[in-house]
Amino acid sequence: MFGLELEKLLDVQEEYRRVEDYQGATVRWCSGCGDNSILTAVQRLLRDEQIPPEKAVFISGIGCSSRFPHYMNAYGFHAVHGRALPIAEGVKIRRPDLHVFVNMGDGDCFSIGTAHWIHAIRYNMNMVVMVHDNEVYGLTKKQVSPTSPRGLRTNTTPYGAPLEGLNPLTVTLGITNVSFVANAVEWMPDVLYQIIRQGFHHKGLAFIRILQRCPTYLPHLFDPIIHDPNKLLILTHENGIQLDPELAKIYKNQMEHDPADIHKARELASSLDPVPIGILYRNENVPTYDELRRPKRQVTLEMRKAALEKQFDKFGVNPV
Ligand SMILES: Cc1ncc(C[n+]2csc(CCOP(=O)(O)OP(=O)(O)O)c2C)c(N)n1
Repeated sequence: MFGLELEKLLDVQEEYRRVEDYQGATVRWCSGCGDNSILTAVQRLLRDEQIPPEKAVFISGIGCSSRFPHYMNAYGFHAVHGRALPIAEGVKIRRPDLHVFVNMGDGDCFSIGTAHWIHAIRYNMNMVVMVHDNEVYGLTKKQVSPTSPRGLRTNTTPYGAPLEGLNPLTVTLGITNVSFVANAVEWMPDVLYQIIRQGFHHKGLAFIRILQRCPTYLPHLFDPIIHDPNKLLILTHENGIQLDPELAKIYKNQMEHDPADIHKARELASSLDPVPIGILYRNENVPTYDELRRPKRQVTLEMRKAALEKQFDKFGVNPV
């Protein structure tokens, strides 16, 4: 009996899963919060890929965006502020069969979690990392974040943020072993979906920075780039994303960009106006830590049993 696979024991029937089957607890984000759009894109992805909920795990830090795992019907770990990535790495190394997704805020990833962000990029483990970048600390009610633009008035910078905001794209593209970097905006759901899907199919760590509206604390922050579509530069490519013909009529500022070109990716990433949207860089040949560390030797059940027996024998009272 114990030799049978659990699935066979339970006689599980394959069934088609709908978007609703991936929905978790009732969403408590503010209405109009861009996190809702990211959640929808991810639920759509799991539906389209027909991923069994028990084969996906969502790991987050602390923040509004980090409530993400609660809203998915899958495994989840709402962790500690800034520590989502090392937890995700631990999960991936022990359970390579799981699809690992990480959701963090900009404060979570680029402030308290900076060291983990840098090393996670270098380790390049197979996972999709989404940073919900609203350029402010949302959960703790409007403090300055590393990506807040210079001059932004927040509760911790009442006279305006004194420094230029950090550019997460150029930083990430400068880290050894970087293998996938994309930039998205949550108010273009089709493009967002395409980017997350490409990230999901990428071998290695897919780093996706998503500009995300916070309607409560910074309701007008992204107005300039929302109201003027030419302030976005849409990067299209056969190995990247394609623009729907109707969207292409609105977003006329487009450019063919081959994500294999890291130098061009770095140049595009440093542009703040227009904001590049799409897949900046992609390289499947970068080693992934989880594969490098995977045991070369296949450990069979018999080998495990023999090893256990040997250990037990040490404590056995053997009259012979
Ligand atoms: C160690 C630690 N320091 C500080 C906090 C307080 N704190 C909770 S969430 C947060 C920042 C949230 O901002 P962000 O990561 O950008 O996510 P958002 O809420 O905007 O989605 C902070 C400072 C904490 N929970 N733990």
